Amino acid sequence: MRSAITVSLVPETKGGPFVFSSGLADGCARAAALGFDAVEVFPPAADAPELAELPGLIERHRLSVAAVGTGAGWVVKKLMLTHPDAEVRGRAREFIRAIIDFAGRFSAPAIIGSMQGRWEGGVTRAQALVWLGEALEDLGEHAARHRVPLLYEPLNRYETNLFNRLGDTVAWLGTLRTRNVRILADLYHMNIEETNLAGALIEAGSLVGHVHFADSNRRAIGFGHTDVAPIIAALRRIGYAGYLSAEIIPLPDDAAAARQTIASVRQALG
Ligand code: LER
Ligand code: MN
Repeated sequence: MRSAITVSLVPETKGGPFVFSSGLADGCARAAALGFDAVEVFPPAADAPELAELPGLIERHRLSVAAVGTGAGWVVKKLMLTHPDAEVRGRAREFIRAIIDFAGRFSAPAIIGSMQGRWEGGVTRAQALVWLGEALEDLGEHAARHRVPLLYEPLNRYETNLFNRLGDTVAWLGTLRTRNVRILADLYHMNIEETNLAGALIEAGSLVGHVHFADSNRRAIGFGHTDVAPIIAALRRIGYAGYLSAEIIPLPDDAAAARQTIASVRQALG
């Protein structure tokens, strides 16, 4: 398993679960100085001018790109894959497709988290799942062209009413034709929704494609009350070899959260 830390380029996410938010150059330099293997980038869009710096920065700092988030499509543009308006759903899909293409240049997967949306108003759950399923079929196969999976993230009940638990997500992904969608297991959401975090990871098995390494209170691992040892044991048991990526609130400040994260990763992996 390898370490990663989040860098947000979206001003609207200040105060949210992203460690570094003072620019890509700053985030990459600080990630590398602390010994992280990779950065997980949260851009405003695939064509954001700042992203042009990413190839040079990761080469200079010998970093990898762990994943690229698509959530700005929701946060900034209010797009979602289950929106009642077909035109908005279409724009959501194209926003994500462009990020898949950008991330693919770095052999990195894109993440669908908040862009999944929710069922509400006149939209039934069944209808929302048809739309979400169509989008994942299309975007999952699109990601396969870059030889990377597409990451789909169950979120806690306050952020979506589609899928909150890994087990339900596994069952539903099994009904799709694409085999290129993997689950992003965010330990913060899991702390709210799962009965047993290690058990849920074992149940999801080889479908676990990425991990958001966050404590119970969404702070750095070690700053809350999640017992990390059984989680690491479960990830080892399922043969997980991906990232432990810190998508956490930068408290007490970004530097301390980042230091605590790399220390906790090293301790956890022994
Ligand atoms: C995205 O990875 C996530 O976990 C959501 O809670 C959006 O912040
Ligand atoms: Mn997450």
